[in-house]
Amino acid sequence: MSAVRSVRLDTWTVRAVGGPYPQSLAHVTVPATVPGSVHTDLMAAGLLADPYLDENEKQQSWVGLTDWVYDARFDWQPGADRAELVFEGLDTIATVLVNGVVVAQTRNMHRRYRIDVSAVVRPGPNDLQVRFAAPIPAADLASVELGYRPHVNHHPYNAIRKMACSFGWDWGPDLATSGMWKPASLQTWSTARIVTSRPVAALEGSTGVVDLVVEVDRADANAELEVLVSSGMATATAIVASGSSRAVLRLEIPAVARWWPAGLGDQTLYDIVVSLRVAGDEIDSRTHRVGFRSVRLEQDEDDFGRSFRILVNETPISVRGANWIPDDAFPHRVDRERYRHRLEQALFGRINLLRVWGGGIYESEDFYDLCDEMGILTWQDFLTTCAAYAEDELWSEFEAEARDNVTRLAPHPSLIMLNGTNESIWGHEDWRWKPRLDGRTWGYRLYHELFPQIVAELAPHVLYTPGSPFSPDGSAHPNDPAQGTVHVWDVWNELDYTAYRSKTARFVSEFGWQAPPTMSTLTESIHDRPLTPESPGMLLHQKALDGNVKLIDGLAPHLRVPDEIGDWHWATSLNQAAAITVGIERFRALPECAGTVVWQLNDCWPVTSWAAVDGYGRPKPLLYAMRHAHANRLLTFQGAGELHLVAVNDTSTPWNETVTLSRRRFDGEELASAVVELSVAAFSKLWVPLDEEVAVAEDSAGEYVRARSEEGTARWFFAEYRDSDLRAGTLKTEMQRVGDRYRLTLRSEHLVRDVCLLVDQVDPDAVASDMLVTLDPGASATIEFTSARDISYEQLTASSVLRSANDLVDRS
Ligand code: BMA
Repeated sequence: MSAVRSVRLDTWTVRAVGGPYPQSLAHVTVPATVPGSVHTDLMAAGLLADPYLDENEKQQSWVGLTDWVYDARFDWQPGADRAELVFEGLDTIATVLVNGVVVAQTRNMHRRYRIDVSAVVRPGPNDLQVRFAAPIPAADLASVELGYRPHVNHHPYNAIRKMACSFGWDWGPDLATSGMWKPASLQTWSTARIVTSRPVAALEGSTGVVDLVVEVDRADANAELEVLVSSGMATATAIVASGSSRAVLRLEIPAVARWWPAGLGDQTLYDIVVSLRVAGDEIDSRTHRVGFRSVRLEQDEDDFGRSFRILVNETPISVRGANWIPDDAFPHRVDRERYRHRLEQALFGRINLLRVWGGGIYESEDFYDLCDEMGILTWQDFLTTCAAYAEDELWSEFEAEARDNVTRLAPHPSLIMLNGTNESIWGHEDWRWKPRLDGRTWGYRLYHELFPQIVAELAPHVLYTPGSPFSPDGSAHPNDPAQGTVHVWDVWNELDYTAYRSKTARFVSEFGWQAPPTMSTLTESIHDRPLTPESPGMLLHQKALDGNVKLIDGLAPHLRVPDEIGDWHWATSLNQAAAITVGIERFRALPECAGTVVWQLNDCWPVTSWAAVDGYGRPKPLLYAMRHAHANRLLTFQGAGELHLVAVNDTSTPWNETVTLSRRRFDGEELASAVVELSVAAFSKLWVPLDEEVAVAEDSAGEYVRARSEEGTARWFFAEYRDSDLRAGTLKTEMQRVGDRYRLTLRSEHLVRDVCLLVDQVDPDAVASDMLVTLDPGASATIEFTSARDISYEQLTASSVLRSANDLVDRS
């Protein structure tokens, strides 16, 4: 009797064996990493240029048209009852051979495979080979075998179970790769092993109850097995009688501390150890880290339609979220530290929920562990997006991947929502699919039958919604603003961002506005001479339909369209921040709206996109705009026509305060003032109408309304930036440096809007403490950062580095 022994298989080679690969690769064998991909292996060998640079992506389509073979060797000695190969991620259409014998054929990147090779291994060295069929032709072939079904973008990503965005997306490169993107290992064991161990943590009063289902595989059908579960504070045991393969246990931990989202309490986590034993000896084990929290979705009929409100521990959560995409087009490169950094950036943006979008991956343990620790709520889409799916033919794959991933992710207390599909229900309704499908299946039963059944069985403590967007009343339009979730995309695609001000919603799970990456990311990845918004590299790194035209059409109403690249970059970056500020503040102010999830937090490569953090991990001004607009207690001016001050209190205590309101000139003169005694209950919003004296301008180009409180300042401008009397050159600055800490003090006698220190232009690693700082006349502010570099005052205050809206507006 021996414990499960696991040996990582991480020494591999890869070679091209079929397809249009270059002559220079014929008979070339390259060292390969597992986890890895052919792209990254070829790059490491100096045989492929970095696809993220310039127009390289365009030259590399052959990689996805090529068949690849990975080879490895492993040692095996008799002794254990079973030998199994475990592949945690095979991307995608793969044939596995041991000593020349086919042992498995796989076709799903999103599930784990365990292959019994006991009958084919031999003592000593064994040959292991994994052959990957070229993904693009495989998807093309599958799409005609399954029958045409609508999808967005160019390749039929919906025909095979491979990450949809690896075929290209409206922010992602078309770099369909192959490889083992998660670890591979050889496991040997005797008697029995744990197949799955599934804890469901719940609260009964103050007692933490963990219901655990443990399933075992047996090499010995008769052995009597014991399962022991322990949390340190409580233990439970169960016998798995001979012939049986399942144990059900309950652990009761008295007086547990709850797990809370960040800002509402601590993130207490409990370790649970599961041990499988035979005659007292441990032969296998698992550990879980669970948290005790309740979650409930309230969808009640009310004056506005039907609510969509998430309650955690019976506390209503005002969701201030962002959508999450794979952080790299080659996801295996995202290690725990990178996840941590990105999630810290999310917290900096005061984000309390991340939605893992359905065109990427079921996120990693690292991602979910860190969200548990940091108190970031998570919502995971099942991996279907913007397409019709051949549900019958792919049913078994969907079922296997859903079971696998729900089992893996459900123990994480941060996971509160599983969602059937991204936009496919909407697409079926609105994107002219019905005539194209001509009666073919499109995925309905996945979203309404398969996925909800699996969630009910394996993760009853996690919410389920069939789609995003989705309306619970079947007869309603899926993107009905009176119920369920909505995606607000017409604002970016067709309208102006001021259109957010007339939108309503119960919960906005997507809305976004584009801007280029930071300047340092842009110039590190694109070397066009001249670099212009339409130079070749820039065009390739803009994937959205008519993206550049929409950027300009969305800019022109607010700021003149600059020709110089630095001004263009700053103006479009500012415009993105301004647009999303208007959107977030509008939706947060709406009494009936319980959540905003901005599209999108991150990028997977350097690209012009809707992201707040660019593809090299640098924050755009948008991240700072989100931080401001996501304040726990927010003052904002709202209302077309009649101006209101709105106070949003997303804290558990009442907000009572005297707020000073004034109408002022840009040179500081106060024209009218008023005082508001604010009293806003916990977790609620208050609309205060304003007197005309304060709310109506005499000279709209040179006046604004200001509301000041202990919690922050809100400002309302009567005119667009471009029509305002904003003056350039009034900023007085002073730089202080102590060691590697820099501090820039700003002062102005005249109003300066949206000061940004674009510090990445003097040190690509430096991060400013704040951006989009507006200085009232006579006021001062400081911006800090650290840098190992020697930066002069002149460099820091150069007109391309220290920017404000004023310098795009003032033409004098
Ligand atoms: C929605 C998303 C993504 C897309 C984004 C921007 O459709 O779900 O598919 O990238 O809008 O267009």
